[in-house]
Amino acid sequence: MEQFTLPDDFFFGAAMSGPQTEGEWNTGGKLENLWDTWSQENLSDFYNRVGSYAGNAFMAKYQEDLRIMADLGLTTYRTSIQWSRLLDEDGNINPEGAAWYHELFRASREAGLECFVNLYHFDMPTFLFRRGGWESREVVEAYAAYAAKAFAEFGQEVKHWFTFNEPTVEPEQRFQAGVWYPKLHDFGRARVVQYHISVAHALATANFRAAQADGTVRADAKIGLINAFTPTYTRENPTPEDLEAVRMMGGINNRWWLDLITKGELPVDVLDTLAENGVHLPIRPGDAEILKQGVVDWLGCNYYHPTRVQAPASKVDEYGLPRFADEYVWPDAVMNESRGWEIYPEGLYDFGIDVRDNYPGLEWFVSESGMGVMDEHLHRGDDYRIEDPYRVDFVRGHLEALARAIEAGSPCKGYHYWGLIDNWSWSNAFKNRYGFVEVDLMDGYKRRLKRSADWLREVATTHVVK
Ligand code: BGP
Repeated sequence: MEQFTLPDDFFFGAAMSGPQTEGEWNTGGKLENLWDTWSQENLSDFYNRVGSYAGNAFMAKYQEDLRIMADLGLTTYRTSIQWSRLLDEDGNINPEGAAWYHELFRASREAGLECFVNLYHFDMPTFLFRRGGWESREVVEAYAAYAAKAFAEFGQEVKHWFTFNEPTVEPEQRFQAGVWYPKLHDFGRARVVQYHISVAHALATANFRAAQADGTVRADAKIGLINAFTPTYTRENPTPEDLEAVRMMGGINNRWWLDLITKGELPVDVLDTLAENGVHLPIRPGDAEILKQGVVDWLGCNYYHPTRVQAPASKVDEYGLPRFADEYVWPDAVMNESRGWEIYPEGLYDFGIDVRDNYPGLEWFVSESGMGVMDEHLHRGDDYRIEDPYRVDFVRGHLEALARAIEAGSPCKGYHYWGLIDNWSWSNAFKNRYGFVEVDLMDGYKRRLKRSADWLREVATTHVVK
């Protein structure tokens, strides 16, 4: 592969989240979130029975981790504040939780790293879930109040705020696909959750604007949304029904969020089709004005794999609920067998062109991209470091697609690798390792660079990709 370069002002960084790294799940006044509750109720749902408790020991090792990031030439990283750590059950600041995040932001500055701060990464506090979670408007209001508290507490320290990570995935995994606690299969309830998260996003964004206007939040701060965008493809020579499946799946996963953050609206064609199929959203009078406030400054795109769909064999699923698409298995797909996800860097180029053409002026960055691989400890070299050339190939391929999108005029500003330092992957726990840096569970969560880290350092410091 020929070498190529990325722009001088393009940033390289790392992506992570509070619940997957911090550990200390029940100390310092932290409340239970759904991961903690699920871990206690059914630990055998987690790979090797490793629950939410330890993360990757980030709270104990954050200084070392920040040093590693800086040493690899990164200039930015993203994590999330855990709602269940920052606030108590009355919605007041938990001083110990606030102190931890103040210290983290201070240490980040000292290490020369800009910390991007996300407010929600699938980590609903359990007591609020018991009050209805995202199905309840009261919880939507509680989230907006939490965001306001965070802006007030850290408004002078943080420049890059995000309301949500992957608001498409939470309804999908918890309410539709039955994968995450409470493991439901209900397409309609998933859409209610999706709608309420949209309202919550808009209310938080409005709170951010107000806090910035009165000087609580610094004038140079920006707010954004991070979603998992999956370019949606179908078979060659599609039927009109295949294209209809693309319209609805692309509409629910991608256009919904892109329209919300650029126009302050939800796509009418998607809402109409949902209603025609008996899926009614809990829209209240005045919601259209609220959603208008959901326009943000820029966007984070998490990209792991494309979505390939075709017309559904049946318009009703096995639970009697509407079904708009079946999966299309593309015969040429290259798979990451450990995770069962297709590797398709071209999807990033296609997403960049979609933004350029359909959402002109919207700046974006790759907020997650990464490859998780099983049994990496079997790939140790003579010096005990893990040999992972596949990770270099994966990232190089995605950066190459991105460089072409930028060249073609898409305003992509940077790339955050997901899981720079191996972390806890929800119910997969530590099964698939994403890191350029190993976390050795047999040796006190010790950090050790994998071979690929040498390549990353060169790319991040030179912007030349070989
Ligand atoms: C994204 C999430 C991350 C992360 C990543 C990898 O959807 O935002 O939290 O976990 O996917 O997925 P997994 O950990 O399931 O392998």
